[in-house]
Formats: sequence, C-alpha cells, structure tokens
Amino acid sequence: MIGKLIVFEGVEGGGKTTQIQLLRNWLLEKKQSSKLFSKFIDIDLEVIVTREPGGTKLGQALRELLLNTDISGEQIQEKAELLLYAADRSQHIEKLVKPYLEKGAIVLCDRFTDSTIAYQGYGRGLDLDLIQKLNHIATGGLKSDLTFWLDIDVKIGLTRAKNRGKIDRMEQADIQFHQRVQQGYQELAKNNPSIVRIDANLTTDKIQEQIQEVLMKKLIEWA
Ligand code: T5A
Repeated sequence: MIGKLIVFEGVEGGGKTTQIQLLRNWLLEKKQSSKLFSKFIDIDLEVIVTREPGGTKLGQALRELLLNTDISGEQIQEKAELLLYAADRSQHIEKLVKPYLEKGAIVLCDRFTDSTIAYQGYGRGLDLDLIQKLNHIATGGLKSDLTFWLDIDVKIGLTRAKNRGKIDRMEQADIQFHQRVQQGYQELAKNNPSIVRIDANLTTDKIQEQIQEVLMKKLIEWA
C-alpha cells in the first residue's frame, strides 16, 4: 500500500464529519499552493473522504438497517449488530479503501475498527478477542496509518447530535452506554501510540489547527 489511511474516531457528535471536510479542503488547497508542501505531497494526489458504515452501496443499505429506527421494526441483537458492521467494513475495504490506497491516495475515513471495539466491545460488552478477530477478517489486516480521536465530553457530543434533529438508533442508547464507549476510546488511546488525542471541546478552528499540526509532522515523517 502506498497511500495513507487516516481515521477519525470518537463518541457521538464529536465533530468528525466537520473536521474531515475541513482537512480535505486544507490538503487540496496546500497541494496546489505550497511548494514546500508539494515536497511531501504529490500534485496528483487524490484525497478521498469516506465513512463506516456507509462507504459503499452495500454499506449504505447496511447503514440504513443499523441506524434508521423506522426500518428494522424489531430490536437488532448485539451479535447481529456486530456482524452487520463487519460486513460493511469488509465491503468498504475491498471495494473502496484498498483500491484507493493502492493508487497512492490519502483516504480520510469517518470511523474504522476502533469504533467496533469501543461501541460493540466496551458499549455492548461483547467479547473483545472476538471483535479483534472479526476486525482482522473484515480488514484483511489493514490498519490505519494515523487515527485522530476527537475526545469530547459525552453529554456535549450527544447534545450537539440531538440539536441537529432526529437522532439515530445508536444515539438513542442510554447515557451509560455512551460513557462505556468513551471509556473504550480512553483504553484504546492508552495502549496504542498511533492514536492521537485531539481536544474536541474547543472551537471548530482550534480543533482543525491541532489536526493540521499533527498531520503536517506525519507527512514529513512519511516523506
Ligand atoms: N458504529 C460505527 C458502531 O457502533 N460500530 C462500528 O463499528 C461503526 C463503524 C455511525 C454510528 O454507528 C456506530 C457509531 C455511530 O453511532 P454516524 O452518523 O456516522 O453513525 O455517527 P457519528 O460518526 O457519531 O457522526 P455524527 O454526525 O453524529 O457526529 P460527528 O461526525 O462526529 O460530528 P459532526 O461534524 O456531524 O458535528 C455534529 C454537530 O456538532 C456541530 C456540527 O455543526 C453538527 O451540528 N459541531 C460543533 N459545534 C460546536 N463546536 C464545534 N467544535 C463543533 N463541531 C461540530
């Protein structure tokens, strides 16, 4: 793989979507305008924005099943939920992420394997070893090159998500669930140096500054 997979993680409403769009624009603008930057970034480089669940056509249908409360009509069981996220990931990696990485693109991905550990592992309480194995099957062993953990207070994040309008099936879970998910991210960050914590309680601009600073250093290192 010659491209780079950059992942954004965190609890609900942490600003991942907002930050990914800003980072994409920054990368595209930089590669056009800065000679210094073009040392690290090929002028033809593609910057791809994608997400889990929902990065492919199949993934879009699975996302509806997983998140739209009007669709399922019956409660989704925890293991079924786990397997649906894994199916989405397997399709996403094979159909979209790997082909772009092979072409040398930077892939900015909203959620990846750590979401399954945090939500289905810590949140739902499913077996962490089983989840690791499933993640491995779904990704074929592909790992992120850099993960930004947007660390926001759980209540603030949920309030932001609620203020946006209708909340989805996962967001409807009780506060204790979301707090366990947060604990999952804390544990993951403690044990994994490729996860960079970003204080997501700040303004959009301040958060983006932190992200750009970290990425700039990484681009130099990768070059
Ligand atoms: N899931 C996913 C699992 O359980 N297991 C898995 O394996 C995977 C892959 C995905 C759901 O699926 C679960 C996790 C999730 O519950 P989703 O819609 O993709 O669903 O959910 P999120 O990833 O949480 O996306 P959200 O859209 O809810 O949140 P974001 O993307 O983190 O935040 P964003 O940018 O949309 O911002 C939320 C709101 O806050 C505002 C924005 O304008 C927006 O209104 N905002 C700010 N306000 C103040 N200050 C800032 N700094 C702000 N930044 C953004």
